[in-house]
Amino acid sequence: MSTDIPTEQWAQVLEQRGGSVVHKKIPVPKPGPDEVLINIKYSGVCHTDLHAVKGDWPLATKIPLVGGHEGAGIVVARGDLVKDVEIGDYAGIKWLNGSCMSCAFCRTADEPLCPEPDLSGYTVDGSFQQYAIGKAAHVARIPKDCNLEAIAPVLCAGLTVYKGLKESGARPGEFVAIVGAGGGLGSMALQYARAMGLHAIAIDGGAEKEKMCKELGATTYVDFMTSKNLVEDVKKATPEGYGPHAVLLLAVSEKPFQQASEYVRSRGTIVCVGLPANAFLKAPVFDTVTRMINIKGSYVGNRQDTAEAIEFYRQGLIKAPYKVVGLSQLQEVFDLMEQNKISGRYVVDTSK
Ligand code: 8ID
Ligand code: ZN
Ligand code: ZN
Repeated sequence: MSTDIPTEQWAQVLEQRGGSVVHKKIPVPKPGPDEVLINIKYSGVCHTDLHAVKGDWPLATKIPLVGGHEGAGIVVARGDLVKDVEIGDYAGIKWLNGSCMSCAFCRTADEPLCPEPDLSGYTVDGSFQQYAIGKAAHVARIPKDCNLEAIAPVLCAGLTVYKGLKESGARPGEFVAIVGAGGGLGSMALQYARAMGLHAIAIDGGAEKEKMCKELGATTYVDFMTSKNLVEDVKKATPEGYGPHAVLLLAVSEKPFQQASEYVRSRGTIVCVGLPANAFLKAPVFDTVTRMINIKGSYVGNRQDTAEAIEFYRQGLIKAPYKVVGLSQLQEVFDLMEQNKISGRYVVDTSK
């Protein structure tokens, strides 16, 4: 390891599930033989990080935990087995930090479905620290002409919605409803949808989110808090009123998961991405059968999806808004997120 790597660093640490994160100094970790150490410059704050703090899901996090999985930075050290990542390269910590590489899912490039995954900021420490470890096989390769601040949210939000849109099967010229369009994933989804030639109907609440969604290219905005008939409003926004060909469910609430089958077009696809706590899917069997509705889940993306999502950004096609604050202010970001007051994404600067 080179000598300019400090032994201590600033991090945000969750010491107790459901508690507040604590900004403190912790040791800089050392990479194992197949790992790299990344000097994280910026990290996006995903709602998943808040789910981890609150213990929302039926999967335990490690404790104490350094959260974060949208970390962009510079490789400063690597293990002996690492040959294809150089010191000085730009690289990113994403949700899938590592996987076994030998199970049936890893072998067929479905590595997010590996039964033994390492999850950044969940089962292993993530990017809310100045130096984070990733398995070399899985760290995102970030081209040098990318801005580390702006690329950070691409590493989870961008990748996830890009994959979700691909999974929807929607083709250029078709309509997709983005539910939760004003949030972090939603703002990225509007940009990817446009870049992929899709017409996006944005669904979220409030005037600030409306303004952002329209600026990001939504053809229509439907406000779930004020609409008198959301189902009709969404259908009206599509040709002949048949409804959108696809629905991307990104909201952190259960209701839209029950509602999507009412407005999706016949033979359309509903893609579930958001992960509200204790939520269940419900759809009428009669409509699902007689209108040939597809309902499926989509979970981050593999290494190739990551490379593709980054390339859309590199080509200048993805310009979703984000606000930068210091790592020390992470708890304030969580508080705003809890109240659904964030339009787009917050990114933390680990030097502050
Ligand atoms: O791989 C995956 N499947 C994956 C990857 C990354 C994130 C899943 N996620 C999950 C997160 O864990 C979280 O549950 O996606 C969800 C959205 O993450 P986010 O975009 O980071 O959250 P946000 O920025 O808080 O945005 C959520 C938006 O949903 C809106 C809110 O107003 C907010 O803008 N919303 C809610 I809450 N209820 C709504 C409703 N009924 C709604 N929008 C429309 N209709
Ligand atoms: Zn995420
Ligand atoms: Zn595996």
